[in-house]
Amino acid sequence: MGVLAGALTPNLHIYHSHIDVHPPEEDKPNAWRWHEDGGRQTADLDYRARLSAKLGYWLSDCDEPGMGNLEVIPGSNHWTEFLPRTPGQTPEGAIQVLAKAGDVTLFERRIWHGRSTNLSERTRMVVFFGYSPRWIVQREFPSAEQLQAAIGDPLRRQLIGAPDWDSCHVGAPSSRSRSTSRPPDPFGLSGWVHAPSRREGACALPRGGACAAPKQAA
Ligand SMILES: O=C(O)CCC(=O)C(=O)O
Repeated sequence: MGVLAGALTPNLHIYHSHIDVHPPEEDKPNAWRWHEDGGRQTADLDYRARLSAKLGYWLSDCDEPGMGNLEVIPGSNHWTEFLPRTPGQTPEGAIQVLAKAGDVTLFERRIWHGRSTNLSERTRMVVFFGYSPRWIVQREFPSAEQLQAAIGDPLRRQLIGAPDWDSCHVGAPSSRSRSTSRPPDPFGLSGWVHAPSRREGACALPRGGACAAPKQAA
């Protein structure tokens, strides 16, 4: 959480999540799965901004190439151009991330990324959570069960976007100075920031913008 809060803002929530299950499959040499996250964000802004980052919790071993690995192009978060579409060709600089069950991976949305074809005999399973500043709308909303489970845990309520969580007021006239000068952080998430902050001119993610973190660091 500290790395995420440093890379984005303590004023964050989960905007999107998905469980990906990929059984063994035929080779698909022309499959083109490369993308950046955020849908139309880059097109609408006409600018590539670091608006979200995604954690992946690996539920199965994916520790050799060709097992449905997360693929990334290190450093592509700094590109100003889109990745040219070249089906059948691996983009220059692309790597397959090797992860063991229990590992956690992190990449920010501008990193061009995708998934390798799963040519192994094992089903690949990962749970992804995408985090963004809370002024970006969530794509899914907490269920009654999730809200109930988060009672008494304000930070969890912030992260899942509980509708009664009311310390944000981003953009509200009465809190303009607070919402523009420093992010609301009533639960001290900024105290978790343990990597150099982007506000100090450095990226909290290692050079290249993606990393695999030991599970206790997530
Ligand atoms: O399945 C993967 O490893 C890649 C996931 C992905 O592309 C995404 O979550 O946007």
